[in-house]
Amino acid sequence: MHRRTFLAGLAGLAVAEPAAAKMKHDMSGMSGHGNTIPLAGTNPVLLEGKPLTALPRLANQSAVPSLFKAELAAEPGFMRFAEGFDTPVLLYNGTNPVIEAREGDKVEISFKNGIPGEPTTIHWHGMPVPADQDGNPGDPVAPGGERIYAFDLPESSAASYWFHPHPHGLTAEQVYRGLAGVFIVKPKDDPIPPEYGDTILMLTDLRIAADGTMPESTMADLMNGRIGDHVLVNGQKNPAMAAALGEKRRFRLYNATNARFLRLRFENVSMTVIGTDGGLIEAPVAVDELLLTPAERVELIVSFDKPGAAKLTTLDYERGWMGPGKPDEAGMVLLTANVSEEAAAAMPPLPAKLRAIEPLGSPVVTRRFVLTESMSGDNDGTSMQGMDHSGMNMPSGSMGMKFLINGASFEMNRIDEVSKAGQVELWEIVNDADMDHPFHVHGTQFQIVEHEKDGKVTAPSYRAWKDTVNVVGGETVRILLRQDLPGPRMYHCHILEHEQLGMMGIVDVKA
Ligand SMILES: [Cu+2]
Repeated sequence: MHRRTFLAGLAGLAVAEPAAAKMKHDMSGMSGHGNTIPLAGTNPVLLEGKPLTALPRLANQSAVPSLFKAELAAEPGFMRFAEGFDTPVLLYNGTNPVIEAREGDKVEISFKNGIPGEPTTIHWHGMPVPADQDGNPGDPVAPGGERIYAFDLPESSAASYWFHPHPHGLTAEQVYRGLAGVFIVKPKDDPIPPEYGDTILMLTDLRIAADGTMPESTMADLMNGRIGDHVLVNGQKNPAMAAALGEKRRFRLYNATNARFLRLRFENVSMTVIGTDGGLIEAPVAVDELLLTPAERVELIVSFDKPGAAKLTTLDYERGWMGPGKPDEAGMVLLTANVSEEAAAAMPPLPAKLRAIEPLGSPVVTRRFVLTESMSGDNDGTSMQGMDHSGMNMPSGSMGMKFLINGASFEMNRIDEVSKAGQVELWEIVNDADMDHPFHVHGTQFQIVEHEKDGKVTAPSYRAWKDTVNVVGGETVRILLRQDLPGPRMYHCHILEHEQLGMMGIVDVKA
């Protein structure tokens, strides 16, 4: 660890706002034209309490059974988060539609990059897709370029996946500017009663300036990951929904933020976990609260057992904040359900068994990944220019800040590990740093064996498929995993700014 130098470097970050963004703020205050521009320093008031809207679906253009075929384009657009402001964003097809397919389907997505001047990719987060279809940083689609992403959805792959850009050096920015979508793979036989519905709650993080635009990231954002001012659900601030007393609902929660740790509580309801990143768990587990770290998903059954307001709120979580400006994360209301006095029609019970998850078995290889943070001493104050507007020079240039795996910063042309398809491996992820780092592996789902901190070993209380696991500062997490498809796969911290500043590696899976 290099905590001392790391924090010393932060002393210079008190004025963390990039000059360009600061100027924009000041100017918007001075110009003050009409009633749409508030005073400098006051941010737009977001529309709140509107009915929760379902995200639109991407229509299947194929008439062939078991083929899902559609087009996606990443392009600039606008979102109206606050009255009077059209915030420039990046979106898939103008709306970030949900893709819903079924186990056994073939998927064929024709993709067009409509982002001016920037390469991009689509990474299918958590999905068992071939390496050359997975939107790796090494396979960029040039601005104006097109390609087809094609893959099969195997049996037993039903889960709450998502998709987002993964271009080298631009992932963090393209995601906070809006690019992310939900990809649900439905099972052939769903054990969850259809009466519960299937409601997606996609959680994103928005920072909006006085002029309605999204400010560029600051040095503090790069350090900690970018945290916004508002956590949105399906793009809405604290939307409202109605529920009848005793009603049960199925929710899929997505942490699609760049860096926000969401410790969540749902007041006045009973909450049961039924699924994780890689689909259903074996049996329902009742919980009072849950921690959803960046890129994680959870499936819940929520039972509205008390009349009145049932609010989904955030609790405080200590994830290791560097420098000034730690946001107050507790007490945000993300969603309000208004539960009627009138009882719902009787609903079928939740089955006691959901599915079987076979243990992965004994590993034949053990790998160790040590996560560290460092700040080199060669910062002369001028290298802030490394954070240019395109973000292209950001990964290695920003004030010498580095987020490392096994002492190395990500190199596109370096293979860090060589593995073999079909081989069960034990990965030991050691967080020798001050912050929590949510660790993600592409192309597969893994099983958590145990967490170890200060000599105390804890095994998870239930078996689950995961593609992202939070590794607390000072903690070691051991996971079992198997890659079934050959090719290069990324593993990285899913605080996207950390990924961008080097905390990523490549495992080449041989056939
Ligand atoms: Cu990290």
